[in-house]
Amino acid sequence: MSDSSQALRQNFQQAGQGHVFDAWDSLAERARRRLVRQLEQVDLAQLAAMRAAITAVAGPVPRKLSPAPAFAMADESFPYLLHDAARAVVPVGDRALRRGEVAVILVAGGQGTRLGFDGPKGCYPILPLSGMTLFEVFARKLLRAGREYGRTPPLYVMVGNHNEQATRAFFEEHRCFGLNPADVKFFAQGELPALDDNGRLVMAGPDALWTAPDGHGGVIAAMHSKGMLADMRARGVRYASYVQVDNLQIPVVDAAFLGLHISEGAEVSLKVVRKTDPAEKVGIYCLDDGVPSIVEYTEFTPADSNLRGQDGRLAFWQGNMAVHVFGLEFLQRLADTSTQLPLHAARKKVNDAEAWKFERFVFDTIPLANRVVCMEVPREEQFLPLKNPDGPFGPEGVRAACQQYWKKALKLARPDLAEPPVIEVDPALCENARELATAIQGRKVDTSGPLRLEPQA
Ligand code: UD2
Repeated sequence: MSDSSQALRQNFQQAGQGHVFDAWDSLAERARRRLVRQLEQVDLAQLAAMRAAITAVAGPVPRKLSPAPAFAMADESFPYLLHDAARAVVPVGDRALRRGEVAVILVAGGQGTRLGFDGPKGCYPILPLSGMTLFEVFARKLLRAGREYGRTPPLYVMVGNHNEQATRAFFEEHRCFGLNPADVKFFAQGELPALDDNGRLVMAGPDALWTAPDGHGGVIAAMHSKGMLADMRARGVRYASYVQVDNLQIPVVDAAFLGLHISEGAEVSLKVVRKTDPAEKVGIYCLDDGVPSIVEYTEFTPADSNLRGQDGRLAFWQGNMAVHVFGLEFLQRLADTSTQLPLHAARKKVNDAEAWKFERFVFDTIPLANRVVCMEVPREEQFLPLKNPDGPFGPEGVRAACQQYWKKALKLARPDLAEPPVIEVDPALCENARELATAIQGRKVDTSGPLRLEPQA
């Protein structure tokens, strides 16, 4: 054993993890090198945080929660109106977009286990007529932004080791869906090991630790270590619009949201949807001991979940959509100070046995920000995540909700037309009902069969 491998072994032994070298004597030279390379990546100092995360699952501490301020919608009925202040600052967001100060981070590094789709989730064909995939939907939203603002925001796609090759190949095969390849960057997020019930690192085999993606909260460390923050800075980007690949209906950039973020001097902003069912399983934006935070529904007491304000509505209503704007300076500060977001533990099947998996969550950046802005958006317009094989967040549920929305939008835009049997709106044409009205004004539209609305050449 070389001196450096010997030192590594000692470190693991001292940390109570000597078993990872159990098979060493029987391993071939290549396998040994592979194991050493992997173990060198493990931050043993993190074991204590992992154990603490497990303890936190067993006995969550009581929290002092209170509702947080938000820019709630001015009109909650279709076709909806955002808060007056949000509408007033659209020109501010507009200007940032025209100046090329906005980038898009698309996170697509998850394993998509719940959906049960073989391949990156972004390759899932979701639109009803064209069969357009989620990745193409997002690319076409960017093309539209490029048309609208004269600058196409650069796209940073976070992938995992398990799907990086497939994702890159998919974009290459489709020539980046019309985006400039120089403006599309891929970066792989980090991985974290798992612990068994005795606090021992789980092995995937004699020469490998079992690891999994480190959660969407891995995005900051990965952007930093893979040079993406530097790339943004070099391009003059100041704001990053963060969206998740599973949310079909989310705009990639939103001038009102950006406008609020900028004019309010926020470091992190988030979009929320109104929770109307106290039992809905969603993280809630609120004040945790006075600090803006997302608190998981599991950590709410039934009394808090059911608490109502004077208006009779839920006091804790701000459902997290996992949609953000980040100031680049804020991300850089977190990276420069090596700020680690907290670990969250979950019991999952690992190698046919139960073990503890760990993830970081992107919304744990919120308590670290000096100023946070929260804006409410319409659920049916902007929140349709594809998560499961069936149910409302399965492909059929998502497509049905999408149909319902665009049929209403078409009726609003063109009351003169009959309802088509199926409607598909190209994301490069528009992203919501109000925009649809402008986009197809005066256009000849045939609704006697399936209708696909695209930009006109
Ligand atoms: C998340 C939020 C939930 C709600 C919901 C909205 C958590 C714990 N909860 O639920 O409050 O806002 O999203 O859709 O986050 N991803 C990665 N790398 C990873 C893990 C996930 O890139 O290591 C990506 C994944 O590709 C997907 C997104 O993050 O685009 C969401 O991940 P998820 O499906 O695990 O999040 P979920 O449904 O638990």
